[in-house]
Amino acid sequence: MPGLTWDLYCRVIDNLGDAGVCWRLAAQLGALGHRVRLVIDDAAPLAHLAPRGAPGVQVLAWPGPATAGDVVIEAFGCDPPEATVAAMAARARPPVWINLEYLSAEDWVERSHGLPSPQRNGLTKWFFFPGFTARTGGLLREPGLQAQREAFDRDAWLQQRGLQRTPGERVVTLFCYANPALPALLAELSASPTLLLLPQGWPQRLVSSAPAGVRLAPLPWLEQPDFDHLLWAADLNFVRGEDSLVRAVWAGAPFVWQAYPQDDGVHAAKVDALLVRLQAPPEVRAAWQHWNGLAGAAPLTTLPATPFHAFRARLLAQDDLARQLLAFVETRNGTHPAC
Ligand code: TRH
Repeated sequence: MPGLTWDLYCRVIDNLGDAGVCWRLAAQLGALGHRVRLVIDDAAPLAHLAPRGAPGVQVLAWPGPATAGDVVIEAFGCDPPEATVAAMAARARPPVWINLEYLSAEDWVERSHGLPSPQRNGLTKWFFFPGFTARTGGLLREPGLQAQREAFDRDAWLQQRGLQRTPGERVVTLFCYANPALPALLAELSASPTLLLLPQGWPQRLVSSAPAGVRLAPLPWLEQPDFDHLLWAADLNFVRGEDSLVRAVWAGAPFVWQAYPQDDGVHAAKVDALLVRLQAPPEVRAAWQHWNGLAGAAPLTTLPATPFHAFRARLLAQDDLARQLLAFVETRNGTHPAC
């Protein structure tokens, strides 16, 4: 498909994930030869995740340009500015308007993915849901990611950060929100020598001291591709939210996921749905539920590797999200060139 102009609208609610997901998609589309205008109401996270930008991607402050591109994506139902919607309607050939939704493993996602939402001004907005099954929009995954992962030298990466594993020491990454189970995790980690990698933000605010046996390694901000390296360096990953979850899947090591906590408790259903997709054995289920405050104490650090390897293999067999998005846009445009 020839290079298109994509306008990607993002409002940052909190944390890093809104900007992180949008940036990852923008960078991938740019690498595929498209022109992306990422319109964001708070670019502060990008200064940490992507200080050097990416080819083909222009970052613009909200409300963004007076014109509309070939494709307009509103991330997470963020409602593009009224002037943008007017510019979309004014185009001779209206753009493909997509609402890129939050990631969830729940069953209803398959039913909602790809549905149209006719608008009062005659335009149609399409729901595009990322997901873990063939009947969803898939997951973000850059071409060549697995080859890079296989060639990765974790000791060299750790040494670049002044870190060295001692014999027999395991490496654990902790990327989390506030969590009442943290003391239990630290106590459990201290049972065997552990190098605990702490990314910026909550993890470093929450963990300033550790019991004997646990070496703390607070890290500087990592550019988004380097965040993958952090997960690849570990034997066990604790991840959260949306984007680091997907990256933990591709890393392949056992991981414990902390869902973004929501007041109405809907995160419990999200945790359960992902456990089902993972085909999680009882010990993984117990660990995840404990970490998410949904069940009592359970071991958090002795997870079997096989289910995670199998989950990655199943998901690698699916088309990635950017590829599916391109195919979706072609269909809605009424054109069918090879993508
Ligand atoms: O930051 P998060 O908790 O984001 C969350 C989720 O997206 C959630 O679904 C959303 O509702 C909420 O925000 C508002 O976790 P997530 O999704 O893993 O995003 C973290 C991003 O930050 C990810 O792209 C990796 C990136 N990152 C780096 O690139 N370098 C770093 O040094 C750090 C600490 C993070």
